[in-house]
Amino acid sequence: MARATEFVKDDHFYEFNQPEEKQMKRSIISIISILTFCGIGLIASSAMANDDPPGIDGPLANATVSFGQWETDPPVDRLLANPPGGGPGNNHELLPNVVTIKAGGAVNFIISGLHNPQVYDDQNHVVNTALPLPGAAGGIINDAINRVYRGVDPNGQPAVRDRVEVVQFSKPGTYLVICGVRNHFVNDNMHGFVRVLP
Ligand SMILES: [Cu+2]
Repeated sequence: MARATEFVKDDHFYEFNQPEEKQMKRSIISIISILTFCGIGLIASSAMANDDPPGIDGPLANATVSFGQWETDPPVDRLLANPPGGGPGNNHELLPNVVTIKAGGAVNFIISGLHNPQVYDDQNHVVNTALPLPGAAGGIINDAINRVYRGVDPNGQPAVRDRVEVVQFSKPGTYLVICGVRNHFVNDNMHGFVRVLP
């Protein structure tokens, strides 16, 4: 501690004894350093301001849909008795069943249960449910006409029943979204719509 104080004292003493010219040089160097530092700061802040992030912004940039829901009445205990895929304990709806976003935005499908989101770019598309792919609860609907997105197969091993699929919609229009699990769509009418504004 004592040594440090002495050093500071010595340094000050040294400075006071410098010729005027040397002190001036020191001052100029200090000013240049400060200006350089400020300049770098300005360049950095202007770069940040001009760097427009990609993608759209605002409340219509995305929407969230609960795609199938685990039930609570009667109670479900997935820890001790996880219901089999396609079995009881799961509600087959899209909540909400109509969402609105802007073109370029996305819908976050939060999937719970044995479900398969499929998106058609024609809201009036008549889905062909014949010849489904193999799988539980009637298999997976296999209609490629007007289909712009089909999610992962929930019949995989291990079954992927709890997941999120984020789907982007770049063109305006009203899209039909169905659950591709055949019995959910045919028997439970599990579908909804995504309205995409220009
Ligand atoms: Cu389903």
